Amino acid sequence: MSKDLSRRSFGKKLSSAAIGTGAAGAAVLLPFSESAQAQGRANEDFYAFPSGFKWGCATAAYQIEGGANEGGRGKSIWDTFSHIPGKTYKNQTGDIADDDYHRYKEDIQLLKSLGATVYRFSVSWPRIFPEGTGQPNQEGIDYYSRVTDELLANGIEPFCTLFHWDLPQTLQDRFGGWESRQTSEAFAHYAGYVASKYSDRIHHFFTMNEFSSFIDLGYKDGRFAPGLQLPAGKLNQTRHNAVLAHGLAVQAIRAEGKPETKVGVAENLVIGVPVIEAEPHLKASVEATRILNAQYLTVIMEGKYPQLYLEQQGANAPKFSEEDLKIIGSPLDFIGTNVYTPTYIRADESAPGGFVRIKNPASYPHMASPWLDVGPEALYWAARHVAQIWGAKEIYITENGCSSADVLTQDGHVYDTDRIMYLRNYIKQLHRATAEGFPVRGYFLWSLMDNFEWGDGYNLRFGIFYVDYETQKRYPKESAAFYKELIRRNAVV
Ligand code: GBH
Repeated sequence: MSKDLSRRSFGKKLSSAAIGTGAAGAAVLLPFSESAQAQGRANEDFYAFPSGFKWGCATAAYQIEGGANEGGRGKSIWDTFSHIPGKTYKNQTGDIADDDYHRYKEDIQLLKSLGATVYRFSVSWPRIFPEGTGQPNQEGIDYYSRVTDELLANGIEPFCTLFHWDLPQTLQDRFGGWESRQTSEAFAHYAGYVASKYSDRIHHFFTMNEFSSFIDLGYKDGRFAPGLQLPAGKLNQTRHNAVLAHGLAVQAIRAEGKPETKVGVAENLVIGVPVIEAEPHLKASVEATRILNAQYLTVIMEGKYPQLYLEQQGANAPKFSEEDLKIIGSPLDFIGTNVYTPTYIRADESAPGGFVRIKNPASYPHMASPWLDVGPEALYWAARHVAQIWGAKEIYITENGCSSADVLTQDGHVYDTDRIMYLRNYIKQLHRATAEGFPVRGYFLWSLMDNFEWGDGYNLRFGIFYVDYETQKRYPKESAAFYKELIRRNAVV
């Protein structure tokens, strides 16, 4: 950039000038010959993130820990479900998984090797309360205490999820799991207890991970534990109990945790992406995002169910009190969004809410998981909607990543260029969100290493470290090298 243009030479050069941005951010005229555009100069800092942006990885207890019968751990509904023949790919279970229960130190070194500054992991409820309530299990408490200390000793800030689907089996047996408010109350008690144990060292807690996954797949489709197919009315009440549990847990964490403790949620909201970034689709995408998340994030953020949702559910609408709504709407310190797929929205005045979801199923591209449509802009819209619709002041991308049909070469490489393509494009959209000032503070890649992918068993790999399940050896994939360089530069590379 030319700093010494006199008025006269400035005038002379004007005929071939281009617009640039001065140090103070004001537009200045650059001689065209000196602008990056004219010279085709690469700008390596173009996709730089705000300094202090937090980069890390996410995992979940049942997917990585193994040690299913160790340390006084009780059974969860996923132990039961995965042991029922036909429920998972080749009847695989999380009994051993990545054996992270024994190898957490090694796995924390993987994080460190990336330069990660944050790690999102989940606590297994039945390790803390084997029966869901009642007597806590000291061995379980000590385990996560060691994990936390090990993270901190390696300069990695722990972010803790309290519920990533491994409900204590006892609560399913006694109360029908989330079908009962007694489970909501048990969850709040557990959440407050965990906060009381760890909030001296863990400052960010997520209550639930992905309501729709553990409720809709578990209690409506039956494809996830506990494998039920409830009718609409009961299902809506079960959904209500889950958001109520979240709200009660927020209150319990605030009551039991240290004053600086922050609490939020990790939700895979339906992300309304305007099919064309122009009106009337922009407005339609906002309304779609509110309505399509009515039973979970919308009621949490607004403290009431949208009228349209209640009307649509009619006699099947959940039953609740004003007090319930107040609890569910308890203010949060931050919002976590898991981002995988877009939901394209088109304005349509004739449709309820003024929008329709559209998709070309015949050729829409997806990653190795058939459901994992590629839609990088979902990441931008997740941040923008959460900030603009609900005024979130602190946002984390709590999961983003993809499955690939990874192949380990004989000399120990995994050339997952498709995953790098996926990540690069999604993270560019994250850059757009931070560049426009939406308050995203961190990003957790799903996942640190290949792990038990629920119904898909070990068949689908989401890690940036490859796991050989025979030997439990971890190998960095090419995407790990990509992420490491991205973190080092704090920019998309
Ligand atoms: C997240 O779910 C989870 O939080 C995480 O545990 C998981 O490992 C990761 O993503 C990758 O899947 O089998 O056709 O019924 C993302 C949302 C909801 C997507 C459930 C897959 C099942 C589709 N997931 N869904 S299907």
